[in-house]
Amino acid sequence: MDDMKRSRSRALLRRAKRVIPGGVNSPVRAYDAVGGSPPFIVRGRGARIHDADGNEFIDYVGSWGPLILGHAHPAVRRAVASALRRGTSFGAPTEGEIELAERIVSALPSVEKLRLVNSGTEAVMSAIRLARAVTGRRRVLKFEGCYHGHSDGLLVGAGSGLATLGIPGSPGVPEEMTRLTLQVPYNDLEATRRALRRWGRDTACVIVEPVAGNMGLVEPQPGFLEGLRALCDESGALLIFDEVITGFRVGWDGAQGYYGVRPDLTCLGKVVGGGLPLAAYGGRRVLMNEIAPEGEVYQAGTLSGNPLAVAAGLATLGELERPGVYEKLAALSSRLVTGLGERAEAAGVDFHAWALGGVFGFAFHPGPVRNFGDARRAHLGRFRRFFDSMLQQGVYLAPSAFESGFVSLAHRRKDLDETLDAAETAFYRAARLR
Ligand code: KE4
Repeated sequence: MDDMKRSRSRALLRRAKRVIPGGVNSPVRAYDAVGGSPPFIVRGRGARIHDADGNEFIDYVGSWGPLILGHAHPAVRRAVASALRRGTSFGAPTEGEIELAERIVSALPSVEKLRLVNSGTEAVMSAIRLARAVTGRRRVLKFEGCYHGHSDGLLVGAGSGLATLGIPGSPGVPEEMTRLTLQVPYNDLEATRRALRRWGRDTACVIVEPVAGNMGLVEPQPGFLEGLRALCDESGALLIFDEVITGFRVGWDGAQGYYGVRPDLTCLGKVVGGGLPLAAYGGRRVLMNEIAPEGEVYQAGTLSGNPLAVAAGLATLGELERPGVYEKLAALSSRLVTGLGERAEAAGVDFHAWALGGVFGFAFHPGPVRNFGDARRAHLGRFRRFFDSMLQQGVYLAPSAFESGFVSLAHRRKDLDETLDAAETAFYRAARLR
């Protein structure tokens, strides 16, 4: 990143650090995992963003997933502008919230009723509270390498291979808050079975990213999701799919539709809010009826169902309902990962890339990453070299090996061609690192 003009972003970061921790409002944006300092973005249009120094980038972060239509899409701009003329927030029910809920319910057969909230963290936190309430049980089982937002009970360190009692993964989280969180390796049905055999009677839910997007992109092994369904049916725990990344990203009916496994509760975010703060959790009516005020499980939010966010969400889903959208996204991501793989092979580096619908991931790892252990064994130094070279050449990737990449309907062949040309150089730079 040393050649690129970066002075204004560097100055902005120094100023930001005086008043915001790390100068950022979410840690991964600080570029600590890749070194250097983050470009401060001033605008986006379609597949491209521009930073404070006038650099232009082809964007594969898409605000970490929401911008499946690309930046500043006309339909979203029109919808938000129209809503804005009527006001920004009422803290009262509006028809738009019904429309969005009806659209989501129509897309996801497992969701009969849902509640709109403001973030994926809130959606997951609320779904877990509901699961504990309806089962009368306390424990939560999650998978190493899966991230479900920053609520206390889910900030557990990466456990060992066996089912481990959660150990706090962050200062400020008392071990009492994580003691009830079990953690086993992703894709490991046997470890899940052992954990439920031991703690199942007190396990309220099993929560999983049906496609894991927070350790690179990790595919569920054949039978894994079906196995979780069966184990939950056996033990009486609820199965929660955290589809904050995959919802409306891998297909209209999410990962649950793609893999044909029905969770009891689903968490959504990112795409469903079209780039504004909106998320949701939902599931069978009999469960959701337990949520206040209909039931007694309390969950609330000042800006929940905010009209501007609902307008952005509705406009986004409206575009995604058009025929051929997901085939186009899949064709883009497939061409990208195939092209990356070819160039990595030419440069002689161990590399594996995978895509599903509009999300892709890659690792400097000799084969598919199956769990967090594999992800940590990938060559992180080569990732950093590759990332830096791509950024310097105008390609904006997630600044961490433990994230995913996102294409949008605004990405064109020209963008992919430029990306793959840049990758050719970037792989050779990465290859120089043993
Ligand atoms: P938010 O609270 O950040 O809206 O959503 C939390 C969340 C829940 N579930 C999954 C599967 C998620 O991936 C996330 C958040 N994703 C991260 C990046 N992978 C957001 C980026 C960030 O933390 O800045």
